[in-house]
Amino acid sequence: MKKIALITGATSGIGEATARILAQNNYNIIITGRRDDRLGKLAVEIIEKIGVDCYPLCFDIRNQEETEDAFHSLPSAWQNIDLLVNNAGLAAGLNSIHEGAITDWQQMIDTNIKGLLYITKIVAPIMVKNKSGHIINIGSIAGKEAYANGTVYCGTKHAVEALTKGMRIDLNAYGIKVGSVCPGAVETEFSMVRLKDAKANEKVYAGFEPLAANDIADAILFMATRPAHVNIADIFILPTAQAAATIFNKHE
Ligand code: NDP
Ligand code: 8X3
Repeated sequence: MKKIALITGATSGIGEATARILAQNNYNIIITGRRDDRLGKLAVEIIEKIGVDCYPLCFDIRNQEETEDAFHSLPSAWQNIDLLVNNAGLAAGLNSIHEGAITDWQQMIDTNIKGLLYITKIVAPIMVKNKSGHIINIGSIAGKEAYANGTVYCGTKHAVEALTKGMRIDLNAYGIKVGSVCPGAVETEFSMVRLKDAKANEKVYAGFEPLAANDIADAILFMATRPAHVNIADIFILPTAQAAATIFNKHE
């Protein structure tokens, strides 16, 4: 029987690449996000080109009720999740603490922390009942250090780091694996979402080779396919040109 993976935020970037690579490795896939058209296209690709089953769920993970309703709309066989990839997230704005917009902070906290908790609160009890399962949270270098103008985003990713450690302890008695992947700069829609400006977005990745979404999907696949007695607690993965959150070896 195929395993079932639920990937939040699969309409672009890391989540989309992860959905593809897990499908190629024989998982049936549940993909989520707010952009229904993209979910539909990816589901068709996974079913028709890759040849496994795929169930798209369109909802805003900031909304607890929407998240619960979406999950419970799944046929019961699909609710037995083997692998939960908590990926949906974003940075909004790049501002010093005294200049940041409260609405940006709310969006980041509601998505990166509360949204991750809402879906985990639904899936973890199923894993506990099954006495098996694997949760992989997407953290960040921003969860390992703080950098100028990224305070609230860094705060949310530090929270993901703590939640990962706590979840691993709470779920230990049930044989459930919990780990995180913490990337540095990955070229996805992340900086466009954060900066809302094409030129500024281009500048972020200029002069060095950033990670690609597939590099992170690869790490997730590695974690997901270790033997039953092996749990990779954390993969901290950087572009070769990046040494710390704001230290890059850029060429002209
Ligand atoms: P993208 O912007 O490409 O993807 C973000 C995904 O999150 C989209 O599928 C988006 O779907 C989903 N999402 C955002 N808000 C919501 C919401 N309210 N409800 C449901 N889904 C939501 O960025 P990445 O792929 O780079 O980001 C994925 C994760 O990786 C994030 O947690 C990010 O913090 C983390 N990360 C990214 C790094 C990078 O440099 N790119 C580095 C380190 C960590 P939709 O808009 O359709 O709702
Ligand atoms: C995304 C990477 O350095 O922009 O989490 O915070 S960074």
